[in-house]
Amino acid sequence: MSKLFVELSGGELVGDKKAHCALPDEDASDRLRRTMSPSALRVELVSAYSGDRKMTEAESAQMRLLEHNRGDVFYSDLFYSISHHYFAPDISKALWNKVLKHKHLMSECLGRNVRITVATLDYLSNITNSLETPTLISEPYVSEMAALSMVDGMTGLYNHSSCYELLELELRKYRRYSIGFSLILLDIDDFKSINDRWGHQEGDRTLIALAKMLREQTRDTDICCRYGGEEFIVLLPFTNDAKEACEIAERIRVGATSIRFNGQEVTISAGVALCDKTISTPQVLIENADRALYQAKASGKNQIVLSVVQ
Ligand code: GH3
Ligand code: MG
Ligand code: MG
Repeated sequence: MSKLFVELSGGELVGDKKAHCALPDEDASDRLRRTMSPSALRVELVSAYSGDRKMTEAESAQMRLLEHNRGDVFYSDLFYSISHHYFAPDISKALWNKVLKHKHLMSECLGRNVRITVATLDYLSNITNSLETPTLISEPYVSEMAALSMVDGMTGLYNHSSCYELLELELRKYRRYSIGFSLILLDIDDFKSINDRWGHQEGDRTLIALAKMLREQTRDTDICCRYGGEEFIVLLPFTNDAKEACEIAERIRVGATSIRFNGQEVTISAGVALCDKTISTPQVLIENADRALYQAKASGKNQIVLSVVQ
């Protein structure tokens, strides 16, 4: 097992480049949730919790509350924030206590405080041999890498795989809390002709301008993704009203027409689909939107169509 550890202060050791952030034994949505969740444990706080520095009263209260609410999962969370490795909750608490003991022992031997990141790394690689060639990288670097892996380089929107993961998260919220949402799948009309006429670079500029327009025409809570080529998906959390979803799609359609290159107007077609009980997977919702998009194209383009599931 080769893992990525996080060093607090841009330290002496560098991360295991091979490990990256994709962990084979962790569910992809969980990974994303942890990466994106503002409530994910900061390494610095875990470090303080282990005794590396004194915690404020607010921090102590926060950790007590987390421990109370999450039970043994709390200890998995501690390890995840340090190592980006998922340890099962039922072994994590005992492991945490062992690592703490090891940290104190190392500190005594070396006559200085050994931080929890270093002690964990040493314990897992030298005592239990459960890590091979691990290295440390700085926390900001990890965050930056994680963020970069989620976005499309050209437009800055969420990329295809993030789109699926975020859609999966919305679906889970829907199943658990009945929080409805909808999805807009949109495709630039006759994009090939823009490329053919003005060249690929101009085509790229169109994609970038469209992405900018999507951000402007949607709310902060909406999630804009480049689904592929010249296709985009906008997820509308908390929007389970067809009229509202179509109004947003229409705003986007009109917004696209304001993008002009060399006098040529850009238009889009869109399919709108709402999440309901028939939606079992992200694919099903995308397929519904795709059928509506197909109708929009077949009916002359530059229009939106709402998916009506029979
Ligand atoms: P329709 O109205 O039916 O959607 O027609 P279209 O021409 O938009 O669709 P088609 O699928 O025929 O062509 C899509 C084009 O998008 C073809 C492909 O070369 C181009 N494309 C895909 N990704 C990129 C990209 O990143 N940059 C540029 N410039 N072009 C791209
Ligand atoms: Mg297309
Ligand atoms: Mg197209």
